[in-house]
Amino acid sequence: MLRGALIGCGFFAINHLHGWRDAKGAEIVAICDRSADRLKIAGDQFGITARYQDAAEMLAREKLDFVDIATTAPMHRALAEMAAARGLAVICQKPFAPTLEDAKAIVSACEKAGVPLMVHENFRWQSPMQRVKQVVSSGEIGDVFWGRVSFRSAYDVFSGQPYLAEGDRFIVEDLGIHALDVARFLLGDALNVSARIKRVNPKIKGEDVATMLLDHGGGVASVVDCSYATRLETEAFPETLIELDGTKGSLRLAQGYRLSVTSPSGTRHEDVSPPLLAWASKPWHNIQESVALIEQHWVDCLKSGKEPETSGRDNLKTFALVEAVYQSAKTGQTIPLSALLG
Ligand code: NAD
Ligand code: 89V
Repeated sequence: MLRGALIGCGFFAINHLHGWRDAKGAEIVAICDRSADRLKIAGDQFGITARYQDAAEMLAREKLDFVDIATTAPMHRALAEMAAARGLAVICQKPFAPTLEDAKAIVSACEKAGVPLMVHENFRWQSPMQRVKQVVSSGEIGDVFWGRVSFRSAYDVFSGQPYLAEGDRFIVEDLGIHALDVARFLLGDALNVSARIKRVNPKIKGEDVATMLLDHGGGVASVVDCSYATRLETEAFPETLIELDGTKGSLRLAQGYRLSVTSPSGTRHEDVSPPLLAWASKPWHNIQESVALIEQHWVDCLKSGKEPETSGRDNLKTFALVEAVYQSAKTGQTIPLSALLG
């Protein structure tokens, strides 16, 4: 059984702990949070007695195989480097780091230490996304030449995550990052991006609307758009909607987890609703299931020696897209990813 420690027991970490309890082959044996209150809530709920307010002390005392970092981004680099220096495998929540420079430094620290590193980029693990990928890979709609990944909502995300209202950057860094990763997952890496961003909600500091155009090479393009300023007839949070056009047909993942696939043999419909896990609650169940799935993927990769799909090195390509989006929105220019990834 792999032994893990969780650092950061806040809003989202409760989902991590549920996922770890379901995971086969790993368990969380120690938890850490600066806040005694958060530590008590998580420890009592999950029956974990090894509790620390200082991560260095926890890593020095506990016998561990990996750490799961679920703090907000400003602490990711220091904590990941601390774990790598002890030879521990590292999972780091998204966004990977506050800057691309920090994200690259985490990748380099883990590579130098020879420890696996995965970014907890979970949206591609949502079962509707996995089903879309299966359909694309089957060839049913032919070669995909155009796509749209869309997340539009007016959900009050700030009630659970108040820090999201306070940063200079908001939707691209926090939510768009997931949609950009899904675009890479379905259409391949992006070569260039151009974008426009806007703040509609006057009560927050960063942008809450973004429209991004990705060039995936060979004439393949996608539009990735996200908004927390969109009031719809039926609130869609937290569904990511997908449109893909291929040389033989098309695919639409519409609100309500309704998938339609059009191919030369006609149009068929599938209900791709994610399961409601015993510990999950709507509307978050889609995201909660993906937490359990990515954690199991991590365990399977650690055991088999395989690189996780969203390894640190892979996630640099998603993270660089975020940086490129902000650069493009600021300058009005198209930004080549090669300029950021080197
Ligand atoms: P949060 O502020 O509720 O929780 C973070 C916790 O980390 C706090 O309890 C804080 O006390 C603790 N912490 C901070 N620095 C620490 C340190 N050095 N040592 C020990 N504890 C420390 O934040 P959250 O909403 O849970 O978000 C955490 C991360 O998860 C963010 O990066 C966020 O973007 C990400 N997140 C991801 C998803 C997803 O679907 N992948 C969803 C929500 C949040
Ligand atoms: O991913 C996140 O950090 C969350 C949410 C899924 C709501 O966007 O903010």
